[in-house]
Parts: sequence; structure tokens; C-alpha cells
Amino acid sequence: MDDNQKSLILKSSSQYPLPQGVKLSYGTAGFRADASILESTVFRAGILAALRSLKTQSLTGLMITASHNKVTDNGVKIADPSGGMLTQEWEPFADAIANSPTPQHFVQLIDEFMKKENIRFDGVRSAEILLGRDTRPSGESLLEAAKQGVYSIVGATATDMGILTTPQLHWMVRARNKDMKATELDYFVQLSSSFRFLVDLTPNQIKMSKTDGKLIVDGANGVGGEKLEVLKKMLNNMDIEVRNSGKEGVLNEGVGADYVQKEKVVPQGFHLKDVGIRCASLDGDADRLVYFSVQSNNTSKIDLVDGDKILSLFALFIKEQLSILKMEGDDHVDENYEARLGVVQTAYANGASTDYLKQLGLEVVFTPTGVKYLHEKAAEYDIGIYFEANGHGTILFSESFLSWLNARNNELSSKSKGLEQQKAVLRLLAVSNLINQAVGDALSGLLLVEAILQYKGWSIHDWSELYHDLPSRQLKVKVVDRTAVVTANAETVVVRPPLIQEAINVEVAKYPRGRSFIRPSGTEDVIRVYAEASIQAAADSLANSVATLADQFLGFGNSG
Ligand code: G16
Repeated sequence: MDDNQKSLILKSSSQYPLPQGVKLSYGTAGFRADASILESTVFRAGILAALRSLKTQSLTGLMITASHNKVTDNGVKIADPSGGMLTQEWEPFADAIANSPTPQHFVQLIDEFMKKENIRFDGVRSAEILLGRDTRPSGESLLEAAKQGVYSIVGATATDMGILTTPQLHWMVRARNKDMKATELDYFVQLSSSFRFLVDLTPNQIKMSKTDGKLIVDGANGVGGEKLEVLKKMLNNMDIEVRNSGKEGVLNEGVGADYVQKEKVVPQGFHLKDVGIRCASLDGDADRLVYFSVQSNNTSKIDLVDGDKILSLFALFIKEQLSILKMEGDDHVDENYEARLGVVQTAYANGASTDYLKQLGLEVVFTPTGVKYLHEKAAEYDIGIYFEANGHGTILFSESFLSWLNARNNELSSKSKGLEQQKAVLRLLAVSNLINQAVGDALSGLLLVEAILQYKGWSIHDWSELYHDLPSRQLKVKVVDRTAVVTANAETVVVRPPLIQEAINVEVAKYPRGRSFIRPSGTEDVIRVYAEASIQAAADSLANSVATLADQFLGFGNSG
């Protein structure tokens, strides 16, 4: 790094000192904390995004969001050139610069890292970063800090894309690096046109099904509601009613996918008159989606259709299309491409969903929590479907499988036979265009759910009946130091502190179909407890016992 660059970083970083006593980690999905302490972190993340752009000679992204967290929190995450999460290899560097105590130390860290990574300013291509933010009031000033970070790298440019859902920003980064159209309008056009295309391939007899009728969407008082309104207009005013679009209520407070999935109660703004209607909830930055229906006998309770069931619906549909492809056509049995279909879950996946997916004959693999892990695993398949129970997930298609589908489509177009196979090919291609290939996306996920329900002629009840969830309970426990908990085997086993796992095993053994684990959250300062068992009272009791153990082993005593 030359002296000019050094002095530029020194000067700008002295405007963004690290607040006293702050220690941050890149965590499950970027840096998150109370917004008031984040300016220096976001400034430094701006530099990080620029260095990543220089290293890869591609455009990168930076999103200001704390997603499902409370409105006073905020956060920042980097989108890699693929549109996915920042490569995990750079996370230690991200942690190091975020916590660097002085401008001089900060410059030294960057200098060393640039040498190690062989990052040069070659004068050919400068760093280029797309910036986005969610609706949090703190977003505006934090975005400014990010810009100043980017501008601290000589020649770097930052383009402010405005208020976006997190998946939109990731989608734009991916699209730009593939030389595709990448404006917000392009995003809406791609989603709406591929949705219409998919629905047009629905067999006629099923079109007029019991799935006709309204969908009500809880926008978590975040960015998703407003964006869904735009999509709705592009879909001939599809029958979607958006509630909690942020005009009145507070972001993620008593609303949104995280609240609905964890508490299993109706979000604010939903009532008795909604019984029988298909409902969905987005989270604060619209990267998560769950469905639900209001119970007729108890209007505060819901029948939850979570990420596991969205995954199951998608897996069933994809498997059906692959079976049609393999069907003996009039003159063609295709055996030259055995698509590898895999599904990826985490320890939070309800045991009943895993059983169901295995019964379908699917390969199910597990990773730790965090879409960065699931996405990486899913990318190993021709079609990799990943979902966390909390509603975060997508479907990935390999380039080679997409090429094969396109070739097969051309081949079938020239024949008068094989119409059903061609439709299956076209459906799979439409799904690959509809569902966000960069990251989990509530809006594209919602449209795919709607298209598949129409295809199958299913109500939300039919869908929910795919299998019955084992009763489960999730709790949070505040402890002295959550990093004291170290887990293994996709977070199903605690390896540190010693003896706590043995104590958890003793509790689990008391309950039929009992299962429980603890793990440190990567987005909140808590330990999370998950428990499931054959009946709700047992799941509750197991979760409470394990939360008490966490208190005993880790300090404080505030489980709940
Ligand atoms: C983020 C991650 C998800 C993860 C969630 C909760 O979601 O992207 O993969 O499941 O945090 O993580 P943890 O349990 O570690 O707090 P979001 O929607 O907040 O970006």
C-alpha cells in the first residue's frame, strides 16, 4: 500500500473511532449490535467490501440491516461477487479490523492483509460496491459511514441502491457480475415474469382450485411489505393483502416471521375474521418467510407452516418434475442425466420433517445454523434445496444442470412428442429464474409457494398435512459469556463447557422422542435452547430443564 493510500485510510478512520469496550464478531450473518455503537464497524466494513472487490476484480455488496433483530439494533453484511455471503475465509480479517483499537493499528492490519492476499491497485479495475439498507432509522447515517469506508480506498466507487430487501441487494450483486440487468425493476420483472410463466404451466383442471382466494401477508413493519405491493401490481393485482407494512407499528415488534415462528401466535393486525385464510409472514429485511393460518378455536394461536414445510413442498414439487422427466416418453427414455437432488437442514429442523424428506427418498444433510453454511452445502448438488426452520432458504441449480435443461428443451421443441417432459423442463427452468439463486428471499419464496399450491390445487391445510410437526419449544437464555459454549456435529452436541452435554442427555432421555440442544446465537447475545418431544407439555418441560442447565453451567439465571 503506498503512502497516499495509507494517509487516506488514517485520515478517514480517525473520524470513526471504535467506541470504548466494544468487541464485535462477524457472527452468523455479519456484524450486529445496538445501532448507536456501529458507525466505526460499518465504516470498516466499507473498506472490507472494497478490498474484496479489488481482490476478486468484481463488484461486491454491502447491506445495512439487522434483519429480525429489534429496531434499535442494526448491522452490516458483505455480499461476495457470487451474491452469496462473504467468504468465510475473510471472516477472521473482518473481526480483526472491526476490533482494531487505533487508526495506526488499523492501517497496519490492512497493509499486512493486502500483502498476504496479494491485493494490488493495478489501475485497471477499481473497487465497486453496491450499497443497500433496510428501513431502520439508523440506516441512513450508517450508510454514510459505509460510503466513507469505501471512499477510503483509492478509486473505489459506491452506488447507493436505496432501501432494499437484503435478498434484492444480493440478487443485484450476482446479476451485475453475470452481466445481467440488475436494477430493482429488473428484479421485479424477473420474479413476476417467471411466476406467470410457471403458473401458465399449471394443468388446466387444477387452475380453478380451492387455493384460489386471498393471501394475507404480514410485512413485519419492514421493507418487505412495500416491495410486495410493487410485485402485486406487476401480477395483475394478485389477491394479496399486505398488513404491517411499517406505516404504523414497530419493526419486528409482535410481528414478522421470527416472532410468528418462535412464539407460534398470530402477529399484530390478524384476527378472528382471518380464520381459514392463507397467511404468511416476512421478517424485517424479507429474507425469511413462514406461512400460517389462524386457529378457529383460539384466535391467538396459529397453525404454523414453517421453513421445514416450505422445504418439503419445494422438494416434493422438484422431485415430481424430475420424475416426469424420467418418464418413458413416446420415443425417449432419458437416462443421460441423473440430477443429484439434495436437501440441507439444520438441527432446528423438526424431526418429523426430516423423516418425511427421507421417506421421499431424498438425501438430507445437516450443517450448523447460518445460511452461509447451508448455501455452501446446497451448491454441491445439481439441485440443492436448503431451508432453516425459521424460513430462511432457497433452491440452487448447478450451471451444468441448467445447461442440460436448456438443451433438453431445445431437443423436445423440435419434436411433436414428449410434451409432458418439456413442460417439466420448462417448470424447472422457471423455478430457477423465480427463486433467488444468491440467497434466501421471502418474496421469491412466497411466489414459488403460491405457484406450487396452485399447481397442486392445495389449500394451506392440505400443505400443512404433509406431515405433523413434533411439538417443539425454543427459549433464549442470557448468560455471562455465550462464546463459552462450543458445539460440534452441526450444533447437536456441546463440547465445552464440560459435563453440560451429559446433563442434557439425562434430561432428553426422560421424554419419548425427546431431542434438545443448545447453541450460542450469532445475532443476539443469548444462548438458544431447542427441544422437541412427542407432546407439547413434554417439549416445554424439556426446554425449561435444559434452559435451567444452561443457567447453572453458564451463569446469570434469566431463562425465558
Ligand atoms: C440470520 C441468519 C440465519 C440464522 C439467524 C439466526 O438470520 O442469516 O441463517 O438462522 O440469523 O441466527 P442465530 O440463531 O445465530 O442468532 P437473519 O434473518 O437475522 O439475517
